[in-house]
Amino acid sequence: MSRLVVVSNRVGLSRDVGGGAVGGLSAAITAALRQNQGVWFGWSGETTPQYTGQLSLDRIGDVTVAKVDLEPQDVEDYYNGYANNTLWPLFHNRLDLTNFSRAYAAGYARVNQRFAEALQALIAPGDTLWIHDYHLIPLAAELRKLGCTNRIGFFLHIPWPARQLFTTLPSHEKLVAQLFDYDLVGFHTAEWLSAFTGYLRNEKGLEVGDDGVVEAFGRTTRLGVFPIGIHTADFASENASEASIDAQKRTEKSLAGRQMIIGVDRLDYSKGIEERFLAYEQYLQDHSEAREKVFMLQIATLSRDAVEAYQDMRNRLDAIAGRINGHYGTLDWVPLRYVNSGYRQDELAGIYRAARAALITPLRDGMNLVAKEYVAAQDPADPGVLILSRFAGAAAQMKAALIVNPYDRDEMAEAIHRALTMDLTERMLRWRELKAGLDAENLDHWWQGFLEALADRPKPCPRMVRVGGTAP
Ligand code: GDG
Repeated sequence: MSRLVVVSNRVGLSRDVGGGAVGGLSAAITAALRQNQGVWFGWSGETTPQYTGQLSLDRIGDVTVAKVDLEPQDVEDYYNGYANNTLWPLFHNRLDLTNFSRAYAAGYARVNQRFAEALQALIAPGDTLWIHDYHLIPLAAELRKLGCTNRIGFFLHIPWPARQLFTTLPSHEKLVAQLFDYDLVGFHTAEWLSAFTGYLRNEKGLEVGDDGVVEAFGRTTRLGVFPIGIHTADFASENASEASIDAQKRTEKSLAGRQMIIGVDRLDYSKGIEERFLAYEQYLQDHSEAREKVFMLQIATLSRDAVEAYQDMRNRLDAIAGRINGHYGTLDWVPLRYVNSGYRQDELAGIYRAARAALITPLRDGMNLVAKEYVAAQDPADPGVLILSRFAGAAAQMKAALIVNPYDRDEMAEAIHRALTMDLTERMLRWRELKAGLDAENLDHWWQGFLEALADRPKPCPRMVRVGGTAP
């Protein structure tokens, strides 16, 4: 197989964390790279007063890690700006938080051009390139301008928005045209793909062939659905590790016989943490018999703290958590524990196992790996119950969960009650179905499926309606 060059905004592989990756995307990319002897390129997370394009190279196991520093203005316009203040809120249906700024758009274009120039030095003729996520949509177009003819695939980790929302973006057509410089574009679910093809159909009069091939802007690409999974085998060994068992025991001890509900998220408004707290409050109000017998732990690791919308959300969450604890708490019972610190993955597995239910209720989420990790961490003989938002990409696969509408507080409160009173037989039946799904569509299935499809270059398809012209 050809060498694999992966590009993502940040590189998740580092010596600082013992060569192990933290988080969903990082773990997934690491798994793909380890088996393909590749290169992982991205922003170092550091700034330099003046951009030099200087690559810092490191070798971790079989993987070459290559990073560049960015200027502070780049970070402001490209990362905090266009990526996290424009595309992220827009793609998560938060038009109210979306900031359309020409300076952001210019920064996004500039950094993608800089990345392409820096990356060019690393690419050999037979390499396969795999670009990840919304930060880097224009990267293939920039590489093509520099003469790169390698196979390039793109995977979007977040949802694709409905056309009515997407067309509010001033440069929507340009962004779509840039995707046609990839040989393959992957989405997590059929729903996100269908939102994208809906745009092509309604805005450009294009139909996509049964093989996913579509031609437009003078170029041909292929579209596909590749739901990301987790490494269930790794979870099995993590479950048995000392750190995991220790975390489970400590958590169980602190519960003092109470049932625990767990939520784990990056602190982000798309994750529905506020709505979740309010639903838990509703549950405590509706079920006085459960008070002092239940306990909710919300782990919400800080992210994107430089973006104002995230600071506002933190303040609101602090207030709601304080109100719930102030109103319902007693001398020896804190109904809601809300922590912003991060935990190791093996500790998390132990904490998941101690939880009778997980409330994974994003308002919109590309996939959501925590839902899968919770299931993988359960004791098969006494599994907990997954309560999952219908708006997480994972809901398309995890139908044996209790599926809820996170905007419906009453329904969520009922689901909590149902999960905490569910008998062992039903819990086991649901868990087995969920676990079988995780095993069948695991992490290897995801990256292997994507790379196999990418190796199979799209051919122009006679059934395609061709829309001429060049990229705007
Ligand atoms: C994007 C999309 C899509 C969380 N806290 C800790 C910790 N985590 C890990 C979880 C999980 C990962 O972070 C979060 O992944 P998610 O999938 O839930 O969410 P995003 O970060 O928003 O990821 C998402 C994903 O990309 C992959 O395509 O599923 O829809 O938004 O793995 O375990 N990990 C550790 N300590 C923590 O405290 N070690």
